[in-house]
Amino acid sequence: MRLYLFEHCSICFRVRMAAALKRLHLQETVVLEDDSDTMTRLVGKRVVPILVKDDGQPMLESMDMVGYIDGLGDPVLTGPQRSEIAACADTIVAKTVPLTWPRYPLLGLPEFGTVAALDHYVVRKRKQLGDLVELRAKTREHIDALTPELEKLDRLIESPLAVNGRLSLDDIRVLPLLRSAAVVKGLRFPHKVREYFEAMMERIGYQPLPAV
Ligand SMILES: N[C@@H](CCC(=O)N[C@@H](CS)C(=O)NCC(=O)O)C(=O)O
Repeated sequence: MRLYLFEHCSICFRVRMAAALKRLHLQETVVLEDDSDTMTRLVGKRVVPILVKDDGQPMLESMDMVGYIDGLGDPVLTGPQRSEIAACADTIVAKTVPLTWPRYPLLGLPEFGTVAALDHYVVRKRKQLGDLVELRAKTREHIDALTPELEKLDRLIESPLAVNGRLSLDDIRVLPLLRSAAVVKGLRFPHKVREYFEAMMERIGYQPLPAV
């Protein structure tokens, strides 16, 4: 199986996390940000993650990929899900974007490995969110908007090794968002969120991304 991804992409990290929890090796290809051709050749549009199964068939939806991987052998994501976690994750994504998108191009990630790829990202994101330098200059304001949501999550976490006490799809919803949020240097995770982030990243054998 081969996963096509961007290193900074939290949706791609869902699939990597599921594979790591299963101790299953995924071959990985990091696509250059401006390499729309590779994505289009595989699935007819510009999108990652793409999981190409051993039979050559590509899969498109991250949660389908997670389900497929978890279904190989004994499943591990068998715990209960809570709608409050999914709702909290949705709010965290929305409040994280103005902090993380302007930082990803500063991290030296492989998808930005050429000047053209880096500029392709900056131009696209500027159209969607505005000037990335101006956004970074408003870091404090955006951290203040995100912090209450992380505190809400803190109150919902039941164990450092599973957000609902037993591993479930909610962990797949939450951990990748925290990995993204952790690129923001001035952001402090509340106590239980930090414990959960550190324990889960260690469990799946991933180092956090650099923080700037
Ligand atoms: N529903 C899809 C969403 C995938 C998605 O939004 N991927 C983003 C990741 S950055 C993407 O490819 N955006 C288009 C782009 O970067 O041009 C899934 O869960 O797999």
